[in-house]
Amino acid sequence: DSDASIALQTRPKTKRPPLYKVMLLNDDYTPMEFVVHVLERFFGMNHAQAFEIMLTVHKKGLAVVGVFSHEIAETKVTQVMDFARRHQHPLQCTMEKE
Ligand code: NFA
Repeated sequence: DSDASIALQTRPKTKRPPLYKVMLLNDDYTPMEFVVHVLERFFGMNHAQAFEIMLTVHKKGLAVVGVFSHEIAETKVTQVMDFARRHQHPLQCTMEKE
């Protein structure tokens, strides 16, 4: 009985939690410097990194700005969306399972 159930479990069952990509979306109105500030403030980037990613979003329409557990990703999205709304910018931040 215990042999039969063990025989079916060939792989170790330790599966990691799913990860989520957090993305910023381009728009025509949010100032570039505001996006740079968001990337520094909420994603721990230095100014050069933040400027580079901001330009990628601006040119390509979106970019992944980080990969996190579900809870952390949700927190980042909420923080960015609240911050953008408070400053009356239409910047959008979304998450997607990797
Ligand atoms: N496209 C915006 C502009 O030209 C800048 C921007 C970049 C907005 C990245 C949103 C995300 N002001």
